[in-house]
Formats: sequence, C-alpha cells, structure tokens
Amino acid sequence: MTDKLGSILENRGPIKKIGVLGMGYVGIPAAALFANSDKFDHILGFQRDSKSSGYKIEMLNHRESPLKGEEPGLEELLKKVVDEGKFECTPDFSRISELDAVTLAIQTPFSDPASLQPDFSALTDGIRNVGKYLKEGMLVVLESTITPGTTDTLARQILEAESGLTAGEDFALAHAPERVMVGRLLKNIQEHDRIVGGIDEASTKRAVELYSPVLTKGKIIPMTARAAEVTKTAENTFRDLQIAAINQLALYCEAMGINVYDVRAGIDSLKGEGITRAILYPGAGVGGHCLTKDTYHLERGVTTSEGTLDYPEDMDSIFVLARKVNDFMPKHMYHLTKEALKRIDREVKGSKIAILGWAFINDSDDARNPPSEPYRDLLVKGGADVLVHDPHVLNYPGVEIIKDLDKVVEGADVIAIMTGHSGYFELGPEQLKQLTGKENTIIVDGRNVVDPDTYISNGFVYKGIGRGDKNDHPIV
Ligand code: SAJ
Repeated sequence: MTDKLGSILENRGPIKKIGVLGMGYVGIPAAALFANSDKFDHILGFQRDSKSSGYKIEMLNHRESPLKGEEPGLEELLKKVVDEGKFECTPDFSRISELDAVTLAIQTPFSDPASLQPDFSALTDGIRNVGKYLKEGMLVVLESTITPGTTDTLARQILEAESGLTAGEDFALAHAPERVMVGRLLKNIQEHDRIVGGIDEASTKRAVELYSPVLTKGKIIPMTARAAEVTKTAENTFRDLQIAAINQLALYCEAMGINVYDVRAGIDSLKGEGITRAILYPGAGVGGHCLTKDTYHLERGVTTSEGTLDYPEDMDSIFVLARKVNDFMPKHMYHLTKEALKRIDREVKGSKIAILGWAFINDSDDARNPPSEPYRDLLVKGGADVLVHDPHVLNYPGVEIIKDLDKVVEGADVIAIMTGHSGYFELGPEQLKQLTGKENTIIVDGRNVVDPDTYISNGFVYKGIGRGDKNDHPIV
C-alpha cells in the first residue's frame, strides 16, 4: 500500500454514491440497506437487460421485489427507498463512473467440480464492466463467494487492464463475502458479523466505511482479502462437513438398527466447559447455491496457491469426501425406496411415486441444486411414474411442480418427503391413505417429518433416514 491511495481516498471524501452489480438474493437486499442509510445519498442497482433477468429492472423501479418467497421487510424497504429517490435500478453500466464504491454480488457456480473448474463467466463480465468505467479513488468490493486468491489476482488484473489504473495505488479493492440465507436476507446482512478483507490496509479501511452503516447487531471483522476468501469458503465447507458427519452417522445407525435421533440427543447433551457439539441434522441431501460448491472453491484455492500443501499422500481431502457423502444422500433415499417396494413385492418400474418438496431448504421457493432432482432422476430412470409437489417453488426446468397435494399423492405407491416444509408436518396417515387408496402405502421420510409409529400402525411401510430402529418394522 502506498500513502497515495490513502490520500486519494481522503481527498475524495466519504462514500456517498454506491453501485451494486447483480440484482439477486444478495444484491437486492444489500442495495436496499445501503439506500436506507442516511450515510449514503444514492444507490444504483445494475442489472443486465437480458431476456432471463431484464424484467427485474422495471419491477425494482416500480418498488417491487423480483425475489420469490417470503423475505420479511424487503418489499416495504424497497418501496421506501424508491419513493425517497435513493435507489434505482439501471442496465446502463456507464453510470459506474459517477460512483464512489461498487459491489459485485454475482453467482460463481462450478462448471466441473471434479476438475475444480469454476464458471466465472458472469463474474468476469461484471468485473470487466466495472473496470471500463472505474475512476481514481473508487472502491470495488467482491461479495460473491470466490476461490481464495481471486480478488488479488483475477479481479485486480481485469480491473487494472480495463481501467489503466493500479489497485492499491489509484483505487481500493476488497472482498466482503455475503452470509445470507433465503427467508432472512435483511436480518442476516444487518445482524451477522461482516468479514471485510482489502488487498491492503487503505482498501480494508474504505470497505469498513462502506459496511459499518448497514450493521445493527453485527460487527466488522477486518482481515486480508485472501483470509476473507478462505473464511467464507471454509465456513460453508465446515457446515457441509458437519452435515456429512451426521449423515454418515445416520447411515451407520440404519445398519446397526438404532435411532440416530436418540444418538444425536445424547451427543448434543454434552455441554459446558467450552464443549460445543455443533451436531446438525441428517437428511435427504444438501442443496442450494452455497454448500454444494464452496468446498471446491476452497480446494481450488489451496491447489492454485503459491505455497506447498503438506497433506497425507493419496488421501482425499476430508472436505471433498464430505461433499461425496452429502451427494450420496438422494441416492440413499432411492435405495430406501427400492427396499420398501421390495417389502411389498413391488419394484421401482411401474410404481407411482409422490415426491413432497422440491426446494433445497424448508419453507422457501429456492430450488437451486435441489437434492430432489438426483432422487427423481434415479426413479424416472428406473421406470417409475413420478409426480412432484412443492408449496413454494413456482417452476423448474424439465419438472412439473404441482401445487395440488391431493393430485400428487392420489394413487401413489410411495410418498417421499425430500424437503421439510412446515405444511408437511400437518399431514396425517389417514388423509394420505385415503388419497393413495393403497393397503400398504410406502412413506420414505428424508427430513424426519413424520412419526414412524403413527404411520406404521396405519398400515404404512415406513423408511426414514437414520431410523434403523424402525426401517424393518413388521408390516401391519
Ligand atoms: N442441511 C441438512 N442438515 C442440516 C442443515 C442443512 O441436511 O442440519 C441441508 C439443507 O436441507 C439444505 C442444505 O443443507 O439442503 C443447505 O442448508 P443451509 O441451512 O446451510 O442453507 P444455505 O446453504 O442457504 O446457507 C448457508 C449458510 N452457511 C453457514 O451457515 C455456514 C449461510 O449462513 C450462508 O450465508 C449461505 O450458505 C451462503 O450464502 O453461503
């Protein structure tokens, strides 16, 4: 860092005008909160006027949120900041030149996890657009989850090449990863601590100035850009590892004929004296845009780093193994389904299967990387007739999402619960049995929604993840 950047930023004065690239689950609430702060004068939301997403521009400027599903407070906040003239959405990237700071919240999926190849095409397009209109003294922040090293290499290189300016000299550059979950976007941005990592101290300091005003309970945790990149990818990798651990334990409990939830309660009971047992919940799989890829960002970060990794030879990374265990769970649901059908001398071929839940997480419409998809694919490939119900997900490429539960369950041989939507906890065996019209309907519970005994005593053939104590119950 040179004093040059420090003095340029000082002369420019406090951040007043901000741009947010990417009007999605991260960008929209972030822009609305920036606009709601009296520290800032004007916020521009940038959205490409593309066939798939261009509609968001008009919706946002008409004070409407294009995000489907419940997002408490977001619609009201958007109305407020648009009415106050503090927020507007535009496809005109040349207006970046009028701003003090720009954040990028753009998807960073993996095109091929096996070869650790990310698809940074949308992100690099965004960075290039910023570079074209970058001015001296501006701050650029990557909020997307990225491979460690990306801020100080790929992003810096594109911005410098497009602008002719030098990062850390003429403009500030930082990474401040998003930590939001659908259904509580505003709350997460305001209450979670914010990791802020600049490529140098002046950049970190400028980014701290940007995020401090939107935090209510959360505090800023400053660090270097690479440490921030590792923090974000690692926190999701650790969560995925914790889920893989309980999923593996659930598979063990099935093999040993015991109830994983008894074991979980037992393990969870050991508390105090600094003992934390963050034991999570087994289930039908791990979906979403985050846990399914951030492990690979972390792995790529260490394989592309300058340093030498000292790790046991010929041994898989436990993080990648965890991914494989969690990716196995939809297949395990398929195995449980096959086993249950076999118990009533049926097979997948020709059976009618009702899948309850397409969203990757309960009470949400978010269907990015849904565990239901590989499960459904195996069933369809096995010759089953599969219908899908989800109360929130509107549509999904290649899959008809039916809102009428009765229509999906009617005449079904198998009811498979893939998402823990609240409404499914209200279902009862009599109601479902009436709809299937089957003596022995099969219920395969991937989210611990139903009470096995209640269903078994009503003639159901029950299978549940981790329920070794029930999965071979006598059929009534
Ligand atoms: N899941 C389980 N068992 C559990 C918890 C989750 O099977 O005990 C499954 C869920 O059903 C879902 C998947 O894992 O399919 C992911 O669930 P999630 O609760 O992790 O939801 P995400 O992916 O939206 O949120 C994560 C969060 N990361 C951490 O808590 C470390 C969130 O804080 C991040 O902001 C988010 O990723 C992100 O955007 O990175």
